[in-house]
Amino acid sequence: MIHIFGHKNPDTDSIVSALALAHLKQQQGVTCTPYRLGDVNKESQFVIDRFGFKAPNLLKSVKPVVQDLNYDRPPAIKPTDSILYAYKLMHETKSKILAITDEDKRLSGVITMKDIAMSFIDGIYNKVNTSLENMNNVLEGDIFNRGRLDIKGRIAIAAYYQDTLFEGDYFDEQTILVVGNRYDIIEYGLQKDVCLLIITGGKELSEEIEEKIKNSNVSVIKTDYDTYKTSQYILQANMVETIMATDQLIKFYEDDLVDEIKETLLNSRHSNFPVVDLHSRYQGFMGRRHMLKPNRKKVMLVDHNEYRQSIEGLVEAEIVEIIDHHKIGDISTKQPVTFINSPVGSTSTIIYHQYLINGMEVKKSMAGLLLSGILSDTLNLKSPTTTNQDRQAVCALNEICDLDIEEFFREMFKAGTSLEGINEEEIFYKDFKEFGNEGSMIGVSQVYTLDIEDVKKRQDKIMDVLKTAHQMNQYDVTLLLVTDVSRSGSYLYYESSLPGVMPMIFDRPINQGVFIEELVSRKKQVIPKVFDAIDNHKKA
Ligand SMILES: [Mn+2]
Repeated sequence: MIHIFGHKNPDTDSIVSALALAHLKQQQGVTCTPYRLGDVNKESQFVIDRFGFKAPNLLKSVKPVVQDLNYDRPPAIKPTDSILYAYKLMHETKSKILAITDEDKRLSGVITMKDIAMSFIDGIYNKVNTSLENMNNVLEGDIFNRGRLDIKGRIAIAAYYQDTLFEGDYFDEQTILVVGNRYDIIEYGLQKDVCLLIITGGKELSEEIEEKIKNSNVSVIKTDYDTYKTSQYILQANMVETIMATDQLIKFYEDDLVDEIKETLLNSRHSNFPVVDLHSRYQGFMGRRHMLKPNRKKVMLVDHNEYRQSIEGLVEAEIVEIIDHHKIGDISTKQPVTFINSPVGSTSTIIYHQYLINGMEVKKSMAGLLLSGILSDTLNLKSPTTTNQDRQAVCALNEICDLDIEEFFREMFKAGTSLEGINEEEIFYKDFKEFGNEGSMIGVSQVYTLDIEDVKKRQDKIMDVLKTAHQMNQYDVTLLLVTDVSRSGSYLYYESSLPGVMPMIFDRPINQGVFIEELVSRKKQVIPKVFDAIDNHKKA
């Protein structure tokens, strides 16, 4: 299973790219699922709804979890199964421990080879608690008469002389009576309504005694085993629930992080631990040895290639493919991977080309989705990042989905930029990204709006959020671009720890909220300039 996702704070290009690439790969027979690393923004939601898709699921981490371990999966047994059955199954499956589960497959307890051994050494020797079937199976016998089906009681072996037995009045309905072909004792057992009669030695019985047995309510098993062997085996018929461990079971859930359970595993004197799913259903057993080589989660990154923009635990995952249109970041891989990076306006453009290269048909809804990704990232092909490839892709895709592009973009943009019901913190972090370069760190937020007056009214509160972000993360420079698409420029808010850097970036004095014409692309018009200015500042 491959996890496909775009960057944190996903924008429409990231969501679209993950959905579209997953669809393409699935068509090629790759098992994969698209994910998102954060909330679906209003614009993406509009696009998803418009073209009839479902938002990908949220993914929080790709660190190895218990599910990624190749743990053992011996079959489970029922609480009512016999100890002998458990023993044989352990032998067959070369397992030293078995899980006991209820009818919903939930874990009830565990039983180990040691528990079995101890039950015969430490256990109560003459108590039986099992079913007629279990007892019959263990003794490889025949059920000659079916009376009680729950076999509970004490074992009595009729070794005494009959008068001694009668006088002692030993038998009652809780007696498991083991006897050979001694008719007097058998008859006495029937009279006393014992729980179970086990007739050993495999001898023929007289018609008369058989008749008496058939007319009674006493369960009777005939076995070829002699009395000695029968008494050896009888306790192995007990149900496993009579000896299973249920208290203070240490169990792990499939989604427990391997990092987090390490301690418990290393400090416990047990060597095998049951694994259950979220509904407490038994899955298998894991031990220390399974931790050595977890399966790395396989991932494909779209629309980003930097660790800090990506998911938690990415270093512990296996990157198998990257498709992006941003500058090459800090991600490194252990094996060669497919890395498609192209300086075009959107990742959606590159993925559209992947459909073409692979000879895959782009259906109408998918065309709409990809088109939205391109229009969103290139601001309707007006951003300076726009290339001919983006324009051509939009033309070709619109051949398929036949939209009024101007009208559609306006609708999408309006849905996406509405700041109604969003607080200042949400505005600032709506599309916030961190960038690093040679030890410098900057944070840049970009907000698009058609309602600049609303932003200006909330300017002070937004600045508070910006300052907090700046201080908490110790960025060199923190910026907020409020991009007014109708005027094709951005209002700039900032905090800088490097005096003199801001004017250096834009070649002019910079006041909070200054409008800079033609400034619409964070990636192309801001990030490189900021790093250049920081470089110059450091050299100076
Ligand atoms: Mn993008």
